[in-house]
Amino acid sequence: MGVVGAVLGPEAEALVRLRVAAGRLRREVPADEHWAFAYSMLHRVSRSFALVIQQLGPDLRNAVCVFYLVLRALDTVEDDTSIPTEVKVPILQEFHHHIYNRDWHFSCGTKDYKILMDKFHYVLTAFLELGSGYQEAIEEITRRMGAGMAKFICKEVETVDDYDEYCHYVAGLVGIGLSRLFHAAGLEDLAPESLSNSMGLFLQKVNITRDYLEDINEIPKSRMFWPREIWSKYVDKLEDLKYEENSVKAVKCLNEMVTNGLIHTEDCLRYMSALKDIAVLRFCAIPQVMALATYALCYNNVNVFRGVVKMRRGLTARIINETNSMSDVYTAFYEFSSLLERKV
Ligand code: D9A
Repeated sequence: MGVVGAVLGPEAEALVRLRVAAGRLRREVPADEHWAFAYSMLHRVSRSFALVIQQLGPDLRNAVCVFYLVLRALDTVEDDTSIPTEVKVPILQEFHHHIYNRDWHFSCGTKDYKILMDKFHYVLTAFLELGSGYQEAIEEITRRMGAGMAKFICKEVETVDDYDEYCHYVAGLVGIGLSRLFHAAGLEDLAPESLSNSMGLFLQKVNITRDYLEDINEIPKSRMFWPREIWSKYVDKLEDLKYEENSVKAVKCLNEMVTNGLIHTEDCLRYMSALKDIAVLRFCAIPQVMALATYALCYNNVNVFRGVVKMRRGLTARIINETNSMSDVYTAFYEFSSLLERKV
């Protein structure tokens, strides 16, 4: 432990180390304008994730950066409630063609996402510089995801099967696409789609569970991703879970959501244990460990219905610094599973 750690504790030390790493990266701006835009955009929209991407080798890192931004753009179209359905659906379905057209452009979204959409030609310029193996993987995933999102524009998440299907489109396909990028980079064997899918489902189900209140309070229209098959056992309307008089039912429902998500952890461990490249392992494992830690924090926690339940930044920093091998992953999974078990 360094001086900071000795004086202020391990979380403060981890935060300082991360701050230093982030500052170093921000000063290393790529020479080309489009790559500079891509990496600065990545930093703006996903603080900690941007740091982990940066540790991949240059080739794979560029492909993942572009993949991430293309997916974010697709998300921005899906999320923008001011776009009429008849305009939105064809954009989602055709998106995989648009990425080959440097002049394609569609303004929507707000804040950082509006900037991403307005300057999307930079992302497309970067995409067109990638190797064809990377381009084809990104194209195929964009095609399948756009079609899936279009399908769910007019369809609600009713059953647990719908829930898995929706999460497959928006997250499982990301896992499948990344596995193809790792393979195209010559770093990994091609993982089975079912295991790659589980990597995404686990992360996405944690987001959906944790973000209940934010999604239900969305203006102009609340967004509902919790499957009716689960919440209808406890309340008549999903929004009823946020009212104080339903606290007991709400927490029971929440616990069922967490239990449903935990199904995927075994596949996730199997996926990660097959990885050979240490940078790829870290890149995959850090979000997984954070997701399990978030589930442990949310379980039996009524605050999910009162505000945002967030991990301490220091704990996040420790996970980033201390996840360096498969053995670290097992240790972390064991630790957070034990915490969960105590709460059960
Ligand atoms: C990921 Cl290219 C995501 N999603 C994440 C981040 O991790 C996955 C979006 C685009 C890409 C990758 C991810 C990372 C490594 C391996 C993966 C993988 O599969 C093999 O995806 C499955 O959340 C978004 C989806 C879940 C929809 C896929 C991690 C991330 N973390 C946020 C923190 C947070 O709370 O959202 O983005 C961040 O660092 O800001």
